[in-house]
Amino acid sequence: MKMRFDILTLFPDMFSSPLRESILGRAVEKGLIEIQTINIRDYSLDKHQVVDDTPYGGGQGMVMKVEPIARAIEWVKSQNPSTRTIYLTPQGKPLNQDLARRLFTQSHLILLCGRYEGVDERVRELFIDEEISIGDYVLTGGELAAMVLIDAVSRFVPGVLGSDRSAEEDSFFNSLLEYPQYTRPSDFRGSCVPEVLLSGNHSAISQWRRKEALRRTWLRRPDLLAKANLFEEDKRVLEEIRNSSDDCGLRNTD
Ligand code: 4HQ
Repeated sequence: MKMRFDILTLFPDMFSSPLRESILGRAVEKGLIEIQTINIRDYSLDKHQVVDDTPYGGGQGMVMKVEPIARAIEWVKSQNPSTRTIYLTPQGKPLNQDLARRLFTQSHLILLCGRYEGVDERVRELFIDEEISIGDYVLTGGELAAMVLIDAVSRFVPGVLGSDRSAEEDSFFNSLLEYPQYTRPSDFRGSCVPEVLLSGNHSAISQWRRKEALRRTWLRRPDLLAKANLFEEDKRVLEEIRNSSDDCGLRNTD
């Protein structure tokens, strides 16, 4: 089950190193994911290869022209007509783990990265199947958003994380934040690893970790608890956490 991403961008070089390093780089090498960048400029029919123009009605900045994008998408679709096309924009559906999991069920995605003031509205109307946002902030272009999406979705492809790990074992699968992790030394400048982790008592360790995951989620992201799948024991532990006033400095403050 290999996944393919075709990225339409004016800056294809932005994608080379993030997708060549580490886990994604290995996944590409192993052929588990295939990533192709397509320079929208190559699809301009204009002799100066112009890809943007001033907005009708006036106003600031430049708008990406419909024709080069249309031709680039049509070229990808001529190879695989069933591909879906995603446009990265703050106006899109917020990306989360559920959406990443759903995107993984598609074997081939086209990701359109906008620059400047975005794309001519007719690109949306005629070619875009879905609009996705990676968060409520403004980027200089859709390229980093596309990389975030590729990273989150690729983790679901079997083999990408290594044979003995699945994306679903990770924190967001059960909508809780991760418990704290420690490694050697056990005492760093007087700050010690919790005793239970050194005890070798596996059931006590699991219980402690579950409680810490619940505590963090309650203190930092209580909104996540609403959709978490909790056991009766979790609910009891949560009650205990709610009743204790000590937040261990874990609460988010701004
Ligand atoms: N942009 N999530 C504006 C984003 C963005 C986001 C991409 C900036 C599109 C035209 N994309 N361009 N946030 O801020 O996806």
